[in-house]
Amino acid sequence: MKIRSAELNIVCGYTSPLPETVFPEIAFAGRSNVGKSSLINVLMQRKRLARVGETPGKTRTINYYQVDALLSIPVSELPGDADPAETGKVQMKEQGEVFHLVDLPGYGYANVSLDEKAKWGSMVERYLKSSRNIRAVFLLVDIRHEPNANDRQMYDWIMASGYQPIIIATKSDKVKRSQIQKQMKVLREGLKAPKGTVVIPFSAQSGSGREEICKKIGEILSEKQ
Ligand SMILES: Nc1nc2c(ncn2[C@@H]2O[C@H](COP(=O)(O)OP(=O)(O)O)[C@@H](O)[C@H]2O)c(=O)[nH]1
Ligand SMILES: [Mg+2]
Repeated sequence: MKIRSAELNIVCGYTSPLPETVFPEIAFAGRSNVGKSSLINVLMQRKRLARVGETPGKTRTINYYQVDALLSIPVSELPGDADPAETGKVQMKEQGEVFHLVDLPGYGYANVSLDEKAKWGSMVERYLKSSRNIRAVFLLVDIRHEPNANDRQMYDWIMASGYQPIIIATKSDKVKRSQIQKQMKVLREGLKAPKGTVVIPFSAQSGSGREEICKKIGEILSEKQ
């Protein structure tokens, strides 16, 4: 995925109506401090598009980044009768796409009043239930820890809204390579995610996992509606 441009173009407050949007949306959810802003910056190849290390719980908005990207997508029909499965070569083509990357407000910060939590919940639920353009929801969880009650609730909300979340296991540089598979299993089981749920380990520090996430986004955006 080559990013041609990316900019924050809509900031929606907790109690504001959701914006009328036209582009397909790829949403990102996760606990405060899980590494969501860092992931957005790495995906967009920008150092400070999203603010990293903000006071947890401070972001009380849904942020829409408008992205113009060149996606590499597989060409399903090759000219002639060459079968890509037989030749082992899948032909790719580049296609321009404009989409919204949607940064949902983080959760799980202790110093937040019940009133704030309720507002957060109703906003996120409103977004998941009423946005017409959502094409995929990514849920970020820290690779080091078993998902907690908040993560499970978020996961269940996403499922209940009709989406099968793609899990990103963040901060993969913090565990030994040999532990990655095991931790992915811990996450999958902790969220009670069905077999086949995609879990992608990611490190904002090394950029490892970026390719796979970009490929997934490319597939999602090129799927016929
Ligand atoms: N080691 C490591 N630290 C990370 C990674 N991603 C984020 N962090 C750190 O975790 C903290 C929170 O990151 P941020 O992106 O602001 O998280 P957000 O609250 O989910 O948006 C910051 O101090 C980041 O530098 C990562 O992949 N590896
Ligand atoms: Mg953030």
